[in-house]
Amino acid sequence: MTLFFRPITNCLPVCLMAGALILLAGCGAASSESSATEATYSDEAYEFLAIPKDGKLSAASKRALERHYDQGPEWYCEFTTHDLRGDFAFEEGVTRRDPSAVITVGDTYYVYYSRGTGETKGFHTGDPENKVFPWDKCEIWYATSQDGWEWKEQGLAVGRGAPGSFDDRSVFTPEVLVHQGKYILVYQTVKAPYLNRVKNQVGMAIADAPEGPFVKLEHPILSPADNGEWLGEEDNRFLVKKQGDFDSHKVHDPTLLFYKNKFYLYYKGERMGERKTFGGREIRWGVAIADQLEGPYVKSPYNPITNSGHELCIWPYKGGIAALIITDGPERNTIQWAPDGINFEIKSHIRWGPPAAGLVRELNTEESPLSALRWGLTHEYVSRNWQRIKRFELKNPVSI
Ligand code: AAL
Repeated sequence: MTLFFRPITNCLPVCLMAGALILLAGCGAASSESSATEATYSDEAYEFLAIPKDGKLSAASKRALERHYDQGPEWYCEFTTHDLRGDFAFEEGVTRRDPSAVITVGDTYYVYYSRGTGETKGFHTGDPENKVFPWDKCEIWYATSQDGWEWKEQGLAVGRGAPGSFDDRSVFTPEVLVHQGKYILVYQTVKAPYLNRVKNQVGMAIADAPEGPFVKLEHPILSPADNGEWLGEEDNRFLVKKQGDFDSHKVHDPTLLFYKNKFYLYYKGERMGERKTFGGREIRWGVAIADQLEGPYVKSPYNPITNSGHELCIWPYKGGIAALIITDGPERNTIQWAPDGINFEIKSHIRWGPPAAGLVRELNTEESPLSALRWGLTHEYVSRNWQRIKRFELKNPVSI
C-alpha cells in the first residue's frame, strides 16, 4: 500500500488506477463469494429433499442442494441379464467378449466381438507365447441373429497383422459405426511381445458390407500419450518416474460416433503408474476428433472428459452424448450426459450396469433418456479363462 501513497507525482495517476482496480477486484471477489454462500434453491427443492428450509444444513443436505439431488428418476434404471442361444450359449474353451454395438442390416442383427481360445497363463511365465490375458491372442469375429436371442457365429472379421506389424499380437474390443454405406470397425491392437508395460494402439478397418471384407488402415489411428516415464527396467506398470497424461499407457474401448459433422473417437485411457484413488482404479475417458474418417484423430484439449468409468457405452441424446459410466472411479455407476459431447454431468446414480455394453443402434435414442438401453449385449466372466456374451435388458424402465 505504501507504494500507492508515495508522493511521487508522475506515479500518482497510475497508482490511483491500480488502487481502483484492486478495490474493484476485491469487490468482485466479495460479491461472487457472497453469491456462492447465498445460493438460493427453490422451495420445491427443499421440499423434495426433505430439508427444513429454516433449519440447520448438514453437510449431506448442502451437497444434496448444490448437486441438485432433487432431479427426477428419468435417468435412473436397473438391468437384468439373460443367457443367449446358439453359438452364444456358453462354450468351454472359447472366450467371446467385449461385444460391439448391434447393428441392423435388413432384418438381421450383426455384432462384432473379441474371440480367443487357449488358457490365460499370465505374465512372466518364461514363455512369451503364453496368453497373458483372456483378450490376448484374440481376433475380431462377427455373429448374426434374427431375434437378438439366438446367434450364429459367422467367422472372422479382422485378424491379427503379419509379424512385426502394430497389430501382430492381438486385435480385440471392437466397436462398429455404419456411415454412408461403409461398415467401420475400430478396435484395440497390441504388438508382440505382450508385456505389462506394453502400450496398445487403436486400429481401424473398413468394409462395404457388414460381412466384410474389412480392409485395415495401414497405421493405427490412436496411440497413448508419450509423456510418462517408467522407473527402472522391471516389467512393472506401477513403477514410474512420471505418470504422464491420463492415457499415457493405454487407449482402450474405442467407440466411434459421427457427431456434429465430425468423427468423435471416444476411448478409455489408462495411465502409467496407475494409482488407487478414493474411487478405486484411476480410469478416465477421453475423445479424439477428426474431420475425415481415416483421421488424423486429434485428442481434445478438454481430455480427460470423465473422471470414472471403464468400457465405453455412449449414445446420442438431444443433441448431446449420454454415457453409462460403471466399474471404476468416484463417479462409477452413474449415467451422465454432455450437451456438447464433452462436458458430462451426472444425471443419475445407478446400482449396477452391464459391463462392455453393446447398444442396439437401431433403437430410437430420442424417445427418452434411456430408450437407447432397452436391450443390448454384454459379457460375463464364467471363469478367468472363459467369458461369454449375454443379453441385458432394462428392468422396470421408469421412463420409457
Ligand atoms: C475390457 C476393456 C478392454 C481391456 C480389456 C479388453 O473390458 O476395457 O478390452 O483391454 O478389458
